[in-house]
Amino acid sequence: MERTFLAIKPDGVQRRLVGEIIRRFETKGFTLIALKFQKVSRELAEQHYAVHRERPFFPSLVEFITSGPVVAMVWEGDGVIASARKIIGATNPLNSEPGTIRGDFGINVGRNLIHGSDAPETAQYEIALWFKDEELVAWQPQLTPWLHE
Ligand code: YYY
Ligand code: MG
Repeated sequence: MERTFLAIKPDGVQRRLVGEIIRRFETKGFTLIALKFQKVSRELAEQHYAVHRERPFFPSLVEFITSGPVVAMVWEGDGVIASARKIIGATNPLNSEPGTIRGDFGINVGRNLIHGSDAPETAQYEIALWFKDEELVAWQPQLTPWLHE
């Protein structure tokens, strides 16, 4: 079963959008596998965004993501990586469709509320970076027969 890494960024936490954001993945039918509330060290931030190291926005991105606590999560389900990206919306909230998280709640690319893995390889890397194996909780959702034929 596919898994993805999602993190509600410091702006989502500060703006009291944690419940609203989690609700969207929960009601869609995806399964929560791991969740923690934590401050992000500079080292973790730099590893998480390593692919962007040479980009001009990298310093401000690291500054922002380390500026307050985040909600780090792993979600599971068929097609969850691509579906979560759709639920999240385009990187720049001004281009995100209404109905997406960024489209509904954001106006600035540097305050776009939530991170989501963009491919199976990045999901695997990010889950391993943020969570220990024993923090991933495998369980049998009783709702499965009502979500899958
Ligand atoms: O995966 P996603 O978060 O949608 O965008 P990325 O292209 O991976 O960039 C990561 C992060 O960097 C983005 O969420 C905001 C920030 N950023 C920025 O501040 N300015 C840009 N021009 C592009 C990205
Ligand atoms: Mg990305």
